[in-house]
Amino acid sequence: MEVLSALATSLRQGNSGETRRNAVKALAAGHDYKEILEVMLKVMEDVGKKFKENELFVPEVLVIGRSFNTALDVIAPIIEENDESKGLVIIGTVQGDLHDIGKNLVKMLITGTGAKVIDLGVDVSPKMFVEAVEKYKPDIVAMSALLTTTMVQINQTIKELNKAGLRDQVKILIGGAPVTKHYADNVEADFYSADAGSAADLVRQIINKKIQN
Ligand code: B1M
Repeated sequence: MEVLSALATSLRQGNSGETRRNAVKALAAGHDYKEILEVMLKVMEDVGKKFKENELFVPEVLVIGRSFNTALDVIAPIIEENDESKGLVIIGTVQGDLHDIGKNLVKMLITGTGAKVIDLGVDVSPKMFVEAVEKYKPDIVAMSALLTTTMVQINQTIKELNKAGLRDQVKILIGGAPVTKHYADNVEADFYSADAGSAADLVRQIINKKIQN
């Protein structure tokens, strides 16, 4: 158990080198990848909560997220072998928009729920979202917009998904500084979230089918 609590501590501290080493040690000590992931996800759940409540801030969360990824890299091959997927999320910043700090935070905390996340990056056109839905068949499409001028691309993407007959196959989660619940309702997105912590909470609930919309 000692190595697992050392892993939790180094992850909480955002110490990437130590977190990576602890993940390697945990595997070497014979811990199942599920035990290791459970410890990591518990830390991330707490981080998400603290971030939502303004007890942790952007730089700390980015550093912890990086540490999470180093440990994830260690256990990823084993997770993939066992392939017990906890949902698939496609995420991107909409067309014309290059802001990705918030989107990356959302991605990290969603990854922390155990879902697989495919990141399409920034400046993602409606066509690219549609193609990604066709190719990967995700449970959730997550769109981020930071400019009032690019928010409309959320609507455009939903229209294109509708046209392609794919709209009902995915849940749509949207967010970003200018985006509101009112806007989400207007464009008929399924879910809106104001911050990365609540976005991760929503994903956890959607995947576990605890909420519809
Ligand atoms: Co720009 N920018 N920027 N910018 N920039 C803003 C957004 C702006 C508010 C600044 C201002 O004028 N006060 C303003 C937008 C005004 C508006 O339209 N309402 C603005 C502008 C105008 C521009 C340019 C047009 C400037 C210019 O060139 N004249 C230009 C546009 C470029 C483009 O995208 N085409 C531009 C460029 C840039 C930089 C490249 C310099 C840089 C981006 C770097 C990067 O992202 N890699 C940048 C930055 C850094 C900002 C500010 C300063 C910070 C944004 C940020 O990262 N915040 C921003 C001003 C501000 O917000 N104070 C500003 C931290 C981040 C953690 O928060 O992204 O809001 P945020 O994410 C939050 C929530 O919104 C939410 O969760 C996150 C964490 O809790 N969230 C989601 C985000 N996505 C979500 C998705 C979800 C759920 C929740 O579900 C899927």
